[in-house]
Amino acid sequence: MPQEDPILYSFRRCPYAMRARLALTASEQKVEHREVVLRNKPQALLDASPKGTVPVLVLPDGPVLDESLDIMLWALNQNDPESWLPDAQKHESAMALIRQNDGPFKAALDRYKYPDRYAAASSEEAREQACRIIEGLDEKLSQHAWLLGESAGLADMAILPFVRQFAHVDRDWFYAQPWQATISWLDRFKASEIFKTIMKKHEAWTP
Ligand SMILES: N[C@@H](CCC(=O)N[C@@H](CS)C(=O)NCC(=O)O)C(=O)O
Repeated sequence: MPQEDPILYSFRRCPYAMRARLALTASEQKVEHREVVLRNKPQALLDASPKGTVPVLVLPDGPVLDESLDIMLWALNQNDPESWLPDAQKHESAMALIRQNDGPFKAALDRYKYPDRYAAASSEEAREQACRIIEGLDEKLSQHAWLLGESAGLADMAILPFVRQFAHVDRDWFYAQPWQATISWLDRFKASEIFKTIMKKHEAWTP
């Protein structure tokens, strides 16, 4: 009997789900894609992972991965034809960049993108905080095409969906900033085949 594919619960525009889909696609891993409506999560998703976030990957032999970075690492450890996994020398730098993204950058992004949910006047301040982080990325990207070298890797793919979201809050403002290297990095990502592949639309899954 053929082995079933892992099940991926996903939401198209979620940056965490995007990074998982990027790694799954790069690793040529087939999945059964189940598009989730976040306001109406399927019971099967909550049964697999009660915390109710996407992405979630349910492996055929039982284990459930419900953190996007774990899904990326699982996929790339199966198959990494583009050599996205950092070598031992770059591992800590990649993880530190991802921690910075998932912590302070994501917190600032949320306060900038959804000011109504937070105290007044915090949006401008949040954008400033995010800017400081982008400046750090831009410094690296001014030295090489991708964050940690001349080819794309785990850190780029884990972070780009969030920078894209930040850029899209106010595109005119973002593209007017003196971040040529970052803008070129983001534009290269948005023009890539893999980005187009992972952004294909799926009907909402119904059991
Ligand atoms: N730490 C989680 C975060 C995932 C996450 O927060 N996803 C959001 C969507 S972008 C979500 O599912 N939120 C729950 C909701 O909106 O109900 C991961 O890396 O997978």
